[in-house]
Formats: sequence, structure tokens, C-alpha cells
Amino acid sequence: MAFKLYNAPQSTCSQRVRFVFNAKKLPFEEVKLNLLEGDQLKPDYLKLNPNGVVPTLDHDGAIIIDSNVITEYLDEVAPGSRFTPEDPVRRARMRALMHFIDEMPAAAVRVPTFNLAFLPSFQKMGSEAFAAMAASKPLRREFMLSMGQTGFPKHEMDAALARLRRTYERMDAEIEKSGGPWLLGKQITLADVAVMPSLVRIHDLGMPDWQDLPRIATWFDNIRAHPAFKSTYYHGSLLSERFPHLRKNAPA
Ligand SMILES: N[C@@H](CCC(=O)N[C@@H](CS)C(=O)NCC(=O)O)C(=O)O
Repeated sequence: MAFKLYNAPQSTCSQRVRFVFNAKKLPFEEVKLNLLEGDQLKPDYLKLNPNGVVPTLDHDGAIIIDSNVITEYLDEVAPGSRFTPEDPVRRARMRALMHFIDEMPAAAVRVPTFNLAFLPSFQKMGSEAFAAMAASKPLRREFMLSMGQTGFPKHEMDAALARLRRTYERMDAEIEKSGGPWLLGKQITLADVAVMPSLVRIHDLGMPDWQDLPRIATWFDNIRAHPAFKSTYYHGSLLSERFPHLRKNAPA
């Protein structure tokens, strides 16, 4: 089996897939796209992924897109540690959490990410170039236009951080219900993998807001201690490693 993963080091969606590859000890060829330079919008890439986003998996010529779909696919076809419960009810719960995660933290975390990390590059562009770049994005056109070159206003940043806070509270309730230490109990599942990059991102931005939720603090320590974590977050995967202006915010 040959796997080629089109992805980007700092992309939260890519980090989910790299984590599963690394946990399963599956070799894969990594093709790194530069998202700020628009590699994801080039015609050849759009033939693979018409959404114009990473990641995209090429498995012996079969093209699979969308990070949560890819991690489920890998868990079905590849040997190694399993991330999906055998029991259909628990499997359904895992998938429901993955949907919640895509709708809540994965979407919300884009607001501080773009405002704090990417906005300075967009502000260097002329307004026509910015409008053309936004218009060329199949999935994120409206998102880019609503951010504009002045960034999301405070009320949108606050709303995004409130959605993230509700995510930690929901995770806390799930861990309490399952007995932990993972969201669905003793076994780490794809739901944990799906939410991991949002928490790592917000921690890297110096804005963790779960100090009063010890179950989340333990969950965060556990996922960072997982054997697949270090190889997933190789140097350059954190925004603060790529954008030095963020370092002053980074936690110790
Ligand atoms: N639902 C998709 C979302 C993918 C996505 O948003 N990828 C981001 C990086 S995490 C991207 O490629 N952004 C490029 C852009 O906004 O132009 C997935 O999970 O694969």
C-alpha cells in the first residue's frame, strides 16, 4: 500500500491525519503545500480536491478528501492501533462528536488563527489582489471576505472564543460520562484526534481557557504524551514556530 498525503505542516486538519499515520506506524509520502502562496488553488491540485483545501490522501491512486473521512478510511484499511470502537453505538457516538467538533472548535479556531497569524500577510496585499485571492477559494471565499484586510472585529473574536470554551465544557462532560481519560472512555478514538489540533492551536496562540477544567488539562497532557504526537508536530507545525510575531503570546 502506498500513501501520499498532500498537506501543510501547520494545518489543523492535516495534523489529524498525520497523527493517525504516525500512531499506526504507517509510512507515507508527505507533499507539503504552501497555503499562503495558494498551492491548494492550483488547477492540478483542484482536480484532486475541488474544495481547494488540505489534506488530500492518494492511496494507490484512490483520492480521498476531508480529514475526518481520511482518518476513518485509514482506520478501516490500515493495520495498527485502532481508533474506532467495535460497538456500533459507541461508534455512532464517536461520529456524532466528530460532527460537533467540525462544526464548533474546528470552525471557531480559524478566527483567532487568521486574525493573529495570517492577517499580517494579507494586509501586505493590494486590495484587488486580496479580493481576487478570496474569490479564488471554493470553500472559504465568504470567510475571507468577512475577515477582509482589517481582520475579524472583537465581537467575532469573542464569539469564536466562547464557542471554543463551550467545546472544552462539552469535552469535560463527555469525559466525566465515559469515565475517561479519553472522550469515549479508555480507548483513544478518532474523536480525540479530531479535536486535538484545535486545543493545540489555541494553546500555541497563548489562549488556553481550560485551567478550571482539570479533566481537560489531563486530556491535553495525555494527548501530548501520546507516542504519535511528537512526529505529528514536527518542527514548523506550530504557528508560533512559523510566525515569530506570535512568540510573545506563546505559553511556557
Ligand atoms: N473539512 C475539511 C476542511 C479542510 C480545511 O479547511 N483545510 C484548511 C487547512 S486546516 C485549508 O486547506 N485552508 C486553505 C485555505 O483556506 O485556502 C477537512 O477537514 O479536510
